[in-house]
Amino acid sequence: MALQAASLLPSAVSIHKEGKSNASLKETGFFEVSVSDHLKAELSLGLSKNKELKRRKLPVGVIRAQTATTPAISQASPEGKKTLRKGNVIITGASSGLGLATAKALAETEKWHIIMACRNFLKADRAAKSAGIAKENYTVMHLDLASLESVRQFADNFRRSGRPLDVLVCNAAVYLPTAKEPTFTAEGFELSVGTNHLGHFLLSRLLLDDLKQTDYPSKRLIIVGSITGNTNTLAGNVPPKANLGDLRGLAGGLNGINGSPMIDGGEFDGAKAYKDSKVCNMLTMQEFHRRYHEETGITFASLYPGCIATTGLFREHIPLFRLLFPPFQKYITKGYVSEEEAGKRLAQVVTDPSLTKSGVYWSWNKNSASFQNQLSQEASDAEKARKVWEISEKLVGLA
Ligand code: NDP
Ligand code: PMR
Repeated sequence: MALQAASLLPSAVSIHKEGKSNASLKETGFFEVSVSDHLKAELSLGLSKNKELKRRKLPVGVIRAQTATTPAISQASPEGKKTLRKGNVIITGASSGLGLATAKALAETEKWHIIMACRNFLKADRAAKSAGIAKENYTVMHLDLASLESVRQFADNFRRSGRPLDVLVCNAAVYLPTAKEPTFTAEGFELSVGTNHLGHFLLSRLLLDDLKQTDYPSKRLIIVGSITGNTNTLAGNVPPKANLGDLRGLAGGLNGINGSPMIDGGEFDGAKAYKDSKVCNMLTMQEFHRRYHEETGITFASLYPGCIATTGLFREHIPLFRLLFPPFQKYITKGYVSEEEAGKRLAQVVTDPSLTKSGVYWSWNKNSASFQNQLSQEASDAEKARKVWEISEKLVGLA
């Protein structure tokens, strides 16, 4: 299957090779989350402590009141050193693959409490246990991204838990490459774009206020993207290519009844729908950045963690693909990365003080050093991002 696709490759593609390191970014330890690092991170956002407090309309010296939670920085450790409370991070789809590996990497630092936002509660709980995540470091909360009602309920439940929200990671996804006919979310949107983009779009919009309110020094909203949505790469030129067209299908509601289930208005293609959804993820991150970074200080970021060829993402693919894909990526494209390594990369985007730049799409080179990568023309089209945002807010009932 993979090799068949090679013969479909256009002969003249412009390839921006993922994997070049930006020398200006030096690698730092993954989990060095000291107070001074966090304050440095805050300074690098251009906010002095005083300005930040003024922006939140609070007098200097007062730590913002949280309902029944500990302030981010408490003064009272026995050695007289300032200590940072545990960060709270929501990770969608943390029951397997990248999400689970990230939860594990963060839990091992003992500096994070992970809210595993999953559609299958028991599977998530079992996964956390078998990954060795200590029970005081995680909470499973039900979230089905294929139902907007469930997304709203999740946001309400999370708020009722009284926890501050410091980082939100939109990670869950479905990939339906062999589907002949489209399937749909509870509200009738094509399942891949409905889950991967629209579910996360509503979730992020609903939880933005919680992120705004946290007193944690570095707050972040991360939306996982992918190389296959970027047509400036070899991987992104494997047919079917991502292409949102003029968004007529999205505007028509992706329901396949009075329009098309595809964003560009074309015939249903499951592999393309996934890649299109990743373009929406990367556009959404940038639109968030343009609308909210300056006002809120939140870091908005996306990433391609490498090709994690062994995850459940390929569960719907034919068995031959699942057999050949990992060795193909390991030995031929050399794009392969283990779940563990990919989890460390996403954990870096969650917590590393050197990755606080907003509006950025991160990738890693062969030495596992992070660098700010370029998005394709479509995935960085500001006008398209604005339109995707406006149509999406109508579809999810926010406008
Ligand atoms: P997995 O299939 O292992 O993980 C996907 C997760 O999403 C699972 O936990 C799954 O839950 C969850 N999920 C699916 N549908 C829903 C839903 N309706 N509501 C809530 N959760 C849902 O795949 P990966 O770990 O590979 O994928 C994680 C992210 O990484 C995705 O965003 C993907 O696009 C991205 N990515 C993956 C690459 C790879 O090579 N694998 C490369 C680049 C990006 P459940 O366990 O219940 O099925
Ligand atoms: Mg790809 C450097 C080359 C490279 C990389 C990094 C990937 C990543 N792929 C590359 C090249 C190729 N792939 C080539 C040359 C071919 C033709 C033989 C090829 C084929 C291929 C298929 C059929 N690749 C795939 C598929 C899938 O079904 C996967 C997909 O598109 O899922 C949407 C996939 C992927 N290749 C990748 C990555 C990361 C994927 C997985 C999914 C994702 O983007 O999340």
